[in-house]
Amino acid sequence: MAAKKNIPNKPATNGLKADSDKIEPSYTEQQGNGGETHQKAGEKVATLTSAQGIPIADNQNTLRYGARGPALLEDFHFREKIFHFDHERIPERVVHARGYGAHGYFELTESLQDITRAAIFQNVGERTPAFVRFSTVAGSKGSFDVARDVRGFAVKLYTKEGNWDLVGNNIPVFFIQDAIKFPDMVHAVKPAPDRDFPQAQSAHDNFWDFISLTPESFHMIMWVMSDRGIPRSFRFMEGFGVHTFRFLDNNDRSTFVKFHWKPKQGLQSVVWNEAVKINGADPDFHRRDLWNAITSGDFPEWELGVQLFDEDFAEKFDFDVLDPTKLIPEELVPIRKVGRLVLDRVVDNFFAETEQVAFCTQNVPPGIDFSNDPLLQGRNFSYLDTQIKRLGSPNFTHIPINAPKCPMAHFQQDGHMAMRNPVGRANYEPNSWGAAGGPRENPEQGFRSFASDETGPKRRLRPESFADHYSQPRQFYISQTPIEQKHIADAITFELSKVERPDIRSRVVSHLLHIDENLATTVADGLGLPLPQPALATQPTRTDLLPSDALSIIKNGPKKFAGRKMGILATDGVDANLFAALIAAIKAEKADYEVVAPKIGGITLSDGTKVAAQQKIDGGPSVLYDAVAILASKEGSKELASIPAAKDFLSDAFTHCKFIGYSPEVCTFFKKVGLADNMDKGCIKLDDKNAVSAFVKTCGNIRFWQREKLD
Ligand code: HDE
Repeated sequence: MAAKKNIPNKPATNGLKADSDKIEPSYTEQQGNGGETHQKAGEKVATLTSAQGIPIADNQNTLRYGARGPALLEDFHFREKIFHFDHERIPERVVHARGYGAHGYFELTESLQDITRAAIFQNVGERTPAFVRFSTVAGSKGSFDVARDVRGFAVKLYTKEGNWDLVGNNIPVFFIQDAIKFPDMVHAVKPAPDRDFPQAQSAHDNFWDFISLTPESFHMIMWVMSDRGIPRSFRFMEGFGVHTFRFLDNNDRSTFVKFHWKPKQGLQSVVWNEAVKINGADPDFHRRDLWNAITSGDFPEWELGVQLFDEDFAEKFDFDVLDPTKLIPEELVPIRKVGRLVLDRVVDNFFAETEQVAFCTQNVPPGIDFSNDPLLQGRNFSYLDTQIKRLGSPNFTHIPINAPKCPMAHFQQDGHMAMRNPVGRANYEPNSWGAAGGPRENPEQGFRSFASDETGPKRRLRPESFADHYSQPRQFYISQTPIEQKHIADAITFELSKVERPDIRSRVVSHLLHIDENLATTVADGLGLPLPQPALATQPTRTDLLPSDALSIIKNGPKKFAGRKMGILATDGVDANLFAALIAAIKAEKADYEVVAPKIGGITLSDGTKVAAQQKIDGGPSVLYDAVAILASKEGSKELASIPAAKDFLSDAFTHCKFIGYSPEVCTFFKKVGLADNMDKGCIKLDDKNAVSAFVKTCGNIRFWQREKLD
């Protein structure tokens, strides 16, 4: 059959005749190999190759019979490229699918030599490489960052004696007491199986149904419904190992330990109305924040704190230290700060590092051991299995991000994607090949488990000591400031308002009655629900537990505006001196800023200086910033009043209790937004240099909470 003479999508053939018998130049060849290549003159560029290293001549066209004929099976380059692409996805994590990681190091600041023989805790000043992955729990990989959820805080420490994975959360307790409940709990919070929604949220029937039937979850619920569930960024949240672990010294003497990560930047959360809007404006809010902080040299840092206690304390403590729905108040067992974790390097490749990193709770080096916490015991099974499934081979430890950075020698071999196999003749132990026979076990240096005495009948039994479900939730609640208590009530009311079945709403409130009557009545009232009878309680709520300041975010907020971001909404004609003073004050505080302008091209100041904008007003709502400044000329103020997004910028900043600095001309804009009569001490006029620097300092308080009505 005669081939058509023209080439598809090609405007003109340059007189070339297509002929099935001749090698025909492709459209791109005729266009000078794809037209513009962006290659600078004289610049050396690597030659594209296949994965097998074969140099590729044409990456634009498949090999085909003639110009318009069928593709040829022979095209190994096409096949390799497409097949590889077809296999690009691996299963996302069943929980904690959406995460973001960074590299850094842990530095010991206080030796724990007398407590543990773990190498990482011996020498003050010694640095151990670390990789941290933060995550949400319920949402899928492509969900948004500021969901109301628990945050994963998983730390891989590449110690000299093997990898230690401290796979924690930003909340010190958990929903359930026994690992066997985990699949139910996760199924309940994830999208319903028939309709596959809602995504990345807990405000639905299935979740609250499960919770209302699982009283042990109420301590965790109080935390998740507090502003801890909507952190401002990964940088401003705590991390907790949750379970009780053991430290073992050289003589195998055991000390119980709970691990805490305390952010040097102070705690900070967003408010719910803000979270909802952030998720629309920037679904990547948290990952962008971490990336920007690290790449700009503002390395986030946490202190490692340990709570150390012995069997005696465990015996006397009000609750069972093996119960993961309980915490030990810092007032009872103070936190000893023993090191710092610094994140100073972003990943080179998200998939290779953040996606392929495989945390396993059972990865502990000598000197660290487990307790009998039934959740921890269950996790020690789950993580290895999940990594083999997710990464497709037990050789996931060969992937660089998972490989230990200490010497390794073992006889595990083969399997999919084996990168390292034992060398030499012997691949078994014991053997009689002497040194050539490979590694041997070492009772001195090797991992030894704590020799605990375990007895008891084989049964499925929840210990009596796990039966108090309401006392610590109450303690958490009374430790909050009134604003924080209000946010908890608002959050539960909101979530339950999305629950369709009134009996589920009512059952939740029946538990709240055991935690705090005021909370229960506020929620019931907010839902328009008659107050139910209290739920049947396995134990009465203790009212003698004292408030603990450590449990409040507001009481542990930042001291400065450092590390935070100002949104400067500005127009043409802004006083150049004022603008310069504001930028200088922000820099002096070691904070960051973005200029938000009516046009992305930027603004021209009163002295003619051009200033670039980072955001056009529609893309830079005030929810993306910790504080805002609105700088405009008289004309600019009028212009802002005509832009709906600019009005939202101000009214949202006001509603979210942000500090608002404004140039005197902006008063008319406040009027147009309907806020002229509400201006309070959180709205600060920037009329001279001193006012500007006082404003930026005040922003260190993050919010002007007095603006929020407590009713
Ligand atoms: Fe996890 N959890 N978990 N979890 N978990 C996973 O492992 C599991 C629990 C936590 O950034 C999975 O690699 C069980 C408590 C974090 O890669 C899986 C139970 C805490 C991460 C798994 C728990 C956590 C995971 C899914 C109940 C806080 C993300 C993918 C016994 C102390 C790690 C994966 C990362 C991930 C199982 C409960 C924290 C399925 C069975 C409690 C931070 O193995």
